[in-house]
Formats: sequence, structure tokens, C-alpha cells
Amino acid sequence: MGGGALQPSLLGLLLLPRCCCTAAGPAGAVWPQPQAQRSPLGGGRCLVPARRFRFAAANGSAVGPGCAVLDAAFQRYWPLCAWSVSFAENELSWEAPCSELLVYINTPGCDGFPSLDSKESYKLSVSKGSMLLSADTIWGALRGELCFPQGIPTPPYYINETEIVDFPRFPHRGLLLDTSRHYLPLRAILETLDVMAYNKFNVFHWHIVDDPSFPYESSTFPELSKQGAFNAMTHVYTASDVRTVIEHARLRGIRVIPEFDTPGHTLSWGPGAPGLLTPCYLGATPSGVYGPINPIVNSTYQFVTSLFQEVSSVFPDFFLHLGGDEVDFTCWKSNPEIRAFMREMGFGEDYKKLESFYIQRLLNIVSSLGKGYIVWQEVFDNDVKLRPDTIIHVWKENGMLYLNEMANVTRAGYQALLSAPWYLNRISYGQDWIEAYKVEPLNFPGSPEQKALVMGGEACMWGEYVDVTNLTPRLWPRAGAVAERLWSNETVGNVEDAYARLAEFRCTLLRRGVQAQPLFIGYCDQEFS
Ligand code: CP6
Repeated sequence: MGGGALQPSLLGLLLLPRCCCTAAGPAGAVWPQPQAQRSPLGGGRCLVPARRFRFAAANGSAVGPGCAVLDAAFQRYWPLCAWSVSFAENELSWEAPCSELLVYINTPGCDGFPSLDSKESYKLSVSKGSMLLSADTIWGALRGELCFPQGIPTPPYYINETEIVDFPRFPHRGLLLDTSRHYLPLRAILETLDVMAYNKFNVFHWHIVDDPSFPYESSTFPELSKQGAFNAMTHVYTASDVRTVIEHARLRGIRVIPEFDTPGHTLSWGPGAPGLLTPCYLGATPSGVYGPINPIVNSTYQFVTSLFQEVSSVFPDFFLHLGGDEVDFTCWKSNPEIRAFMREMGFGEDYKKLESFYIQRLLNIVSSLGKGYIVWQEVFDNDVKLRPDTIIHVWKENGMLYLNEMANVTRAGYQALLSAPWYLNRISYGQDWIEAYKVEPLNFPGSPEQKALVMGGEACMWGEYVDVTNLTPRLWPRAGAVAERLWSNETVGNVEDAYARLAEFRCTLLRRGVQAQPLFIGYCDQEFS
């Protein structure tokens, strides 16, 4: 996108109601937009009596008090709800109070983890004197959010008679954080998970290690972070940190999928794992520089077996992200032993075959550990033999050619995830959330069966220029554009309408203490800072 001049279409937005000074109509305040919402014409409404208001399990609910997910949600949301900001006066004398929000959950289960096939639908109904949130599972109840609507700016807190029936368009709605280019303190990750939940994101893709640093503290190979972290004392994620992230995410219905990207993007692994990386050569002698993981020695496969054994037991999700992107062949080409191996294997000069040889063995190892896997698109592009349930993650932009890749991946029968148009680390002058918002993941030629293989997508925050100082404002509310695209109905796409709701949602985030950046000119009713 060009910088500088405002696009004409943006000028129209100047005329919109400014951020947050609108009375929060029930339709206006919700982000992402529910699948169906109606306010029955009886015009009934009820008052939320702030002092007495409570959440409770409904009669007959399969999940009730004592369920940590539910109890924690009640505790989190109470202070976030607008009606808790100040107490209405004389509230007892008002009509038809809604003094409680009842939660009804159909299926028992509270101790597990959310998964790709968790049922996330919910129904929220407000009628005279009662508010009911019902869902099939605890994960659906979490998507209902307990503040209804997402924030009513001023007392008294009336809620119009409303019914919301809601469910996600795609089951995988992720956010990638990169903790290798810059270390992100635990607190920043936990806060990001909070805001993800407000946006109905349900996957935290933890790009935890990469070339620059290895902050994951491995119990099997402690030297990896001792030698590979920016600072082995302060810039590591201990086993306890990782458990904290996983539980914080679980309580919000968010899956944690770690990425241990190989055979490229592994320079930081070298110092803590002697013999793992390929020594690059200058002529006949090692140059002292290292390349991708060395795919021709058995010790490599022993190492990755042990590492992924650990990772598989530490991270409960069925899926691991195995990377496989951007493998640079120059080092492999320079190494005489690798060249000899290529001849022996009959690979000729095709180093993609060597890459596939490594990936194939890795995939077998991970399969035998009982895990599923997600890989970046090169693994598919290079014709690696894949399990039919593999998920291919499309990341190369090539203009709009990523849609062709979505078509190719799904035509081959694989499930696909889209990230190519959603790099939030990349910024430009103007309202760049609009571009992300306008993306239509299914806008490629293909059969209905192909479209059904699109599991969703992920917004990415690559870390080259992002650390804890700018993470939050760069992410929010821009990531919300991706969240709505992945949650809401295909028909939800009007940019002016989205602008009004997103600007208001951003004010809600400020009220909740999240330093979300402004979309454009305007103000929030209450000043927070
Ligand atoms: N790091 C890793 C990155 C990228 C990838 N893998 C990347 C490169 C270019 C763009 C976006 C992301 N920074 N490990 C590719 C998936 Cl435009």
C-alpha cells in the first residue's frame, strides 16, 4: 500500500459517528459480529442492578460451580462488565431487573482442553427479567462472553430484549506470536491471551524459537536455552511458565500450538546441540558458519525424536507446528559430505529432495508420538508425502496468488490455514486493518468439498520489529479485523459498519486496560491511559 495520501474511501469515514459516543445499541457494540441477532419488537428491556447482579449456573446445567473454567470466567468478567463501573442509584425501585445471568451448559466436561472440533456455538437471550447464556459445551459458553453487550458506557444499564444465536465460521482462528526475534515477557503473553479471548480467537500459535534465540527451556536438552537464549536467566520460558501459558489459555478456550521450526530457522539451536547443524564450507574447509539441521546423520534423528517426545508431552494439543519453511540450500550445497549423500541417494542437484527426506522422517517421528501436524506451505509445494490429516499453512503472499495455493492445497485433499494476507507486524500509513478485513479466505476456484477443507487462518505478529513495548498497540484492534473475518458470517463485510463497531470495541479494550491503538480520528467517552 502507498503511504501518504488518504484513499478517497477513507474520507467518508470522517462522517461516521465518532468512536464510542454512540449509545451502545445492542447491535452496535458487538465484535466480532454474531451470526444472528434479533431484538424482538416487543421492545422489552430490563435493568441490570449493579450491586446485586451475579452470574450463576442455570438449573439442570451439566456444568456448574466447581468447574474452574466457569468459575474463572465469572470472576474475570464481573469487573469487566460496564455495569460494575459504578452503581446505579435507587436500583431496587426499577422495573423488571435482570439480576442474574444464568449459564446453561448441555454437555459435561470441564477439565479437558479445547480442540479443533470443540463445539463453540452459544445462545444468549435477554427477555424481561432474565438473561440466559446456553451452550453445548463449556467452550461455547466462553464464546458468549458474559458482558452483554460488550460494554454499556453510562448508567442506568438497560439491556434490550435480545436473542443472539452464534457460532464460528471457521474452527481455527489463530494468532502467531514470535518470541525468538524478541523475547516477550510471560505477562505480555498472558495479556495477549486475554485480548484474544475478547476477540474469540481460539489458537495461540507460539513461534517460540527461531534463528535469533531459543527461549524454550527444555528439560531433555537444557543446553539449548542455556546457550541459545538471549539471556539464559531472564529471557527463557521455564517449564512452569509454559504450564502457566497453557492453563491461562485453556481457561479462555484457547489452544496452544507450539512451533519448533526445522530444518531451517534453527541457528540458535546450534550452540546447545553440537553436531546438529550442517557445517558450511568455503572450498574444502569448514567456514565456521552453520546452516540448517544436518539431515544426513543418524544423531539428528535421535535428537529430534527426544526433543519432540518432550514437546509432545508438555503441550497437550493434538497438533504441533513443525515449520518446514524457507530452507536455504547454499550451506548444504557447500558441504562435501552432503553432496556425497545426494549422489548416493540419487537426488541429483535437487536439494528439495533432501529437504523432503528430512521432513518425511520428522513427520513419521511426530506421527509415532501420537500427534498431528501443521506445516508451512513449502512442505506441500515440495511434494513431501503427508498424512491425509495434515494441515498446510499458506503464508507466501505473491500478490493474491495465495488464493491459488489455497486452491492447490485443498484440491490435493489437505486441510488449509491462511496467513499470507494477515501480517500484522507489517504496518503502513492509513487504515491498514481494512485490507486484512476485506480478505475472503474462500475466494478461490474450487468445489464445496475444497472449501470445507479450509480450517481458518492466523494473524501473524512476526517479531523482527516488535517487542513488549509495541506489541499491544500494533496487535489491537487490528487483529480484530482477522478475528471477525474468521468468526462472523461470510456476509459480514461492510467496512463502514465494521469501522463503527471496531472503533467502539477499541474503546471497550481501553476501558479494560488494553493499550489498543486508535483506528482513526476520534475519541473515547471516558479517557483512560
Ligand atoms: N520467520 C519464519 C519469518 C517468516 C517465516 N518464517 C516470514 C517471512 C516473510 C514474511 C512473513 C513471514 N519471519 N520462521 C515464513 C513463514 Cl512476508
